[in-house]
Amino acid sequence: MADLAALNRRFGLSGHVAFREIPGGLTVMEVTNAHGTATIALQGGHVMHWQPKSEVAPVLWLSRAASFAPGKSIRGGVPVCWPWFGPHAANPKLPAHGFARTVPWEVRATRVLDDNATEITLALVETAQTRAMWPHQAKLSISITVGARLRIVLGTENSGKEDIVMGEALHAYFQIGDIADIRIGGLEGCDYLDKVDGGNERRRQHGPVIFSAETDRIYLNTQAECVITDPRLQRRIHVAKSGSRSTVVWNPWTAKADRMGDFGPDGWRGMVCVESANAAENAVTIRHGSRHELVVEYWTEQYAA
Ligand code: TA6
Repeated sequence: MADLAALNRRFGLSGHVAFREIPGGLTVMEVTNAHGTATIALQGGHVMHWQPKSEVAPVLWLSRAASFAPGKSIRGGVPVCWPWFGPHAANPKLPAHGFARTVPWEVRATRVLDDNATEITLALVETAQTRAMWPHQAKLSISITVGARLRIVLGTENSGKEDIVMGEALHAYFQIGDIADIRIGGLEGCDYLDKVDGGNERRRQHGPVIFSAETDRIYLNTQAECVITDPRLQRRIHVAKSGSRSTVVWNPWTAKADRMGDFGPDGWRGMVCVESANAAENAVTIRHGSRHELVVEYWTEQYAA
């Protein structure tokens, strides 16, 4: 359990950042400023909630049945998948999507920017357990700016003497009116790997992405901005990125959501994942001594159907 008084003394910013413990035992940072609100769990450097002042509904989806227990992944927000995406290539006993999202991170800095946005920096705490899973000298940090937009910079520093190859994603869950009503633009003409039922078929996207069943696709070699058009909530959500060549689109639909057990009743209808990643053939090589950044920016605009 973190020392909340010490955290608030050292990194609290009155009117901007306060630390508290939530039921289940996780320590979170509550961010409030002129632009909106956000909640960030120290575990996983995990943005759980973000709602600009202009929005009546949060932009990020968080399951009503999410668990907030130490060591357990949180269903919703923006989980950090690192240093691999999906199942581990060689060892199925290792956690899917890597270990970053389920281990403690520590706060490195908090500050208010000129435009009254709040910037928070956290770093993953390496341990013997993390090194046993991934024996490389790499430092992982995340910088989150809560302003008119939500900006996240996931930085990997290769402090070792060898190049490293890794996978990663900012596995963002977005809140939508209903999955059957939305469409996602920006991926037209892209090749993707269709992962439904554990498949790996390579297909091509024609037109916007629409949903009528479980959808689990890794779009390859794309740096495009995606736009989620939501007629029910009358908004568009923009997902812009750099340092990422894959975009993953996922909705589990009813059967898989039920099997996963932490979506809550019909929770899957109100979410879609648009994940900015480096996955599959887009795994990234970081030269020894250099740094790689995966950057996303999310923002909304009103949309009248
Ligand atoms: O990004 C899509 C995906 O790889 C799906 O296949 C599904 O497994 C999802 O991630 C969630 O994975 P998690 O380990 O968080 O349950």
